[in-house]
Amino acid sequence: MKTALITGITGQDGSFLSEFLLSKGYEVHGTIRRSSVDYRERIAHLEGQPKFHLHYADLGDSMSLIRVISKVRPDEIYNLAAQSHVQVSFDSPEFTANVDATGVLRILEAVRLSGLADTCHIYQASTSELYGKVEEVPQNEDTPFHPYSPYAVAKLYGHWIVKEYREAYNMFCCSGILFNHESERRGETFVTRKITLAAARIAQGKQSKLYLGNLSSLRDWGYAKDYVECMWLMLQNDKPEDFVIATGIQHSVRDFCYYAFKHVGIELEFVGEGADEKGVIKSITPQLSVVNKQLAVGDVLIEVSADFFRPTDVVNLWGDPSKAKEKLGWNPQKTTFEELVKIMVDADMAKVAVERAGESIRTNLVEYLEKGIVK
Ligand code: NAP
Ligand code: G4F
Repeated sequence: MKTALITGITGQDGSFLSEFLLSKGYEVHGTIRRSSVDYRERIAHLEGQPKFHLHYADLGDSMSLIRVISKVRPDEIYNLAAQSHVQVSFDSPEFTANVDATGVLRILEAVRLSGLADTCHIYQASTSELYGKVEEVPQNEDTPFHPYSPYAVAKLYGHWIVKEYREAYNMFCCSGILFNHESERRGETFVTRKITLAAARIAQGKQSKLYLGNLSSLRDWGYAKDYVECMWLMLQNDKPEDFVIATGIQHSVRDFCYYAFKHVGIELEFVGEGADEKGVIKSITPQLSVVNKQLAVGDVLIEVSADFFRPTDVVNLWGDPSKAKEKLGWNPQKTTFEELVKIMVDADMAKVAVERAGESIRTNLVEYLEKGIVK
């Protein structure tokens, strides 16, 4: 039976990876951070299971990492912890560097100091953001890096220090160069989730407009649940190697909006250009018209806001997953783009419906209390 340690276990990928490893019989340990509000929604359903354990540690704190690694003595470490938001990295570049760059070094050194350098397999969460201002499309393992944000520059350090420790100390450490992967558990400020939540709220009358940045930005979006399997496959490989993990299919932010709104019953058309571009209702399904009578053809639902522009933006990410397909036997098309959008929109439609039901119960309760119907 193997023991794994996951940093960033409360995140999108950490939660899916935990489920995956538990299903394989692993003893799963994860690091969490102290905060004034315990927000562990994504792993709440796993807490209390006998093979699931949590420890306090922070990637900015070497001692906490040495303590947890030497105590758990994992066979595998998945370093998923990061300040993972590209736009936020422009506002907090030093913090991002401390966690996403030096934090990786701290993990590697903690493994050496714990005497695990010869046995522990380490996965580092690298990113397609390393390709940044891209020098070729699609991008593969040999494409030159050109990081284009403080986040990507920090992640490039993490990527290279892993390679260095692999070569200098013969450690089994490798990086997955993962392209964007999304899910119903994606943070709400990443563009896909922002869109699916807005589509659900607009359909149910809880929001009137969605403001976005660059609608023409292109991404290779996959399903996070499929991608965590590849992290595991990389650590079961005969030798430590880096892999591009992507679907091989590219879409724009505008496309994502089109499919998400279409799924709730709204067909959009985009008019205008650049900062003046707008997403307008072209048609509404009869079913949605019954549920939400406020919506009408011609309504503007999407506008561009400069607040979401980045000082430098990565606009053309498109991965070539051939190596992972051939060497790891991984299927990059397990969940299609349309299925991914559907999974996310369905989850957000349910979430908004539950919120509305809660509001309605609260309103009724207040009314009943005021009228003395309930005491
Ligand atoms: P996420 O949802 O933002 O989760 C990030 C995790 O890191 C959270 O558990 C967070 O803990 C933790 N964390 C942040 N700062 C930390 C610190 N100083 N010490 C310890 N833990 C810290 O990210 P994700 O989407 O799951 O991504 C997982 C990893 O893959 C990240 O490294 C990300 O950069 C990388 N990546 C993601 C994608 C993608 O498309 N999702 C693509 C390529 C690479 P809290 O909950 O306490 O904040
Ligand atoms: O959803 P995003 O914020 O993801 P981004 O920047 O690609 O980063 C994510 O994927 C990386 C892998 O390539 C990870 F390493 C990273 O940790 C993170 O998970 O933005 C996607 C695109 C960008 O070009 C952005 O400019 O969408 C564009 N966009 C347009 N409007 C927007 C918005 N992004 C956000 N977050 N919010 C908007 O309103």
